[in-house]
Amino acid sequence: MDPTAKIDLRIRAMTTSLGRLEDLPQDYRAALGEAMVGPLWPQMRNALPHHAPVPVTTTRLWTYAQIRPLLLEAGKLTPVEKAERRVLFLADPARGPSSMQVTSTLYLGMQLLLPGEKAPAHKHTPSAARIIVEGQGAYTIVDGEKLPMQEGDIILTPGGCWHDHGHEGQEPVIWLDALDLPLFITLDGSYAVEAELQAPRNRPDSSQVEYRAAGLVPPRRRDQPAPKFPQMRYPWERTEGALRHLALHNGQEAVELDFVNPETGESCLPVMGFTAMMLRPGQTLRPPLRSSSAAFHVVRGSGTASINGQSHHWTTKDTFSAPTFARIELHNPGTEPAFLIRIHDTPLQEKLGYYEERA
Ligand code: GTQ
Repeated sequence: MDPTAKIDLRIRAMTTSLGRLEDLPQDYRAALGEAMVGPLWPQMRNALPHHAPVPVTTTRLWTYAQIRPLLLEAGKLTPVEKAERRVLFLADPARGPSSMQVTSTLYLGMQLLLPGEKAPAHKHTPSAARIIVEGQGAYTIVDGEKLPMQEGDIILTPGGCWHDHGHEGQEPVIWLDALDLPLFITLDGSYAVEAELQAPRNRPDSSQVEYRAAGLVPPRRRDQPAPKFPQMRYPWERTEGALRHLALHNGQEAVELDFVNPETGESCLPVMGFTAMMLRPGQTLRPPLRSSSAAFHVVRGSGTASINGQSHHWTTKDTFSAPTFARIELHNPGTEPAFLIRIHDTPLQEKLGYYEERA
């Protein structure tokens, strides 16, 4: 076939409209319903839109200024024993205020723990990670490893690992939970197993022992394979230091570092990816359109974001979301660097073989 004819065919396929439900006789439609079957063609383009997905997800900014007082009020209204986890989840406006998701795969929630409180141990099929937002003295115990929480730290709770939270400090502690819960709900695969508290092993977490420095890992004997999730805590101090040093030497490139498993170099969790970002003073970042969905949490700084033309003014501890293939522009107008953590589902999409970037 000559190439112009091929293009003609393609244009015809794109412009010819498919048969509609209304084109079918009423009694035939009723019979289809009785049989619990349906015609694909009226819905074909909903299921398989041309060229790019049409995401349900929209974008929103959640300011810490709005969430914080509501969360502290939850601390008065609901004791932790009545909550198991005292969390206000962030809801994608496109899905409504009761939807426990910010994108198709990502759940985010702000969790409060008050001094002296303990949130009991459980394990579940979804994986979680926390970004510490405010306060001192709280910890999570993951499979016996006690992980102290400092602002900006990322603490992992991989699926299937026992975890409970406690607080030995004086002020409220608040953190942002990220879970791949919506994916597990879609898979009919989400459940938890409850237990009491765990006794922590009496030693510092592995980020302070085996994984002190990038590029150095303990030698492995044949009978001692590396643990599946060797590092559960990524101290913010090191992350910020690494970003600042990268910024000195990578020209005008984006200053970004992925959180990875130090033994394998793979993403630190199987579904969700975490990327630390620094926006230089005055910098505008226009990343490629990515097939992954994302949320941005501001560790420190202020600036603007344009997500598919919708603008947000973000500041320290705020969080905003972006659907798949969003056109994103981030700008730091200030004189200090801004630091954000991007939470995304790139690792999942890479495993499924369809992660993509477009100009
Ligand atoms: O801290 O274990 O936001 O199990 C949602 C589910 C936090 C947790 C959430 C959870 C947790």
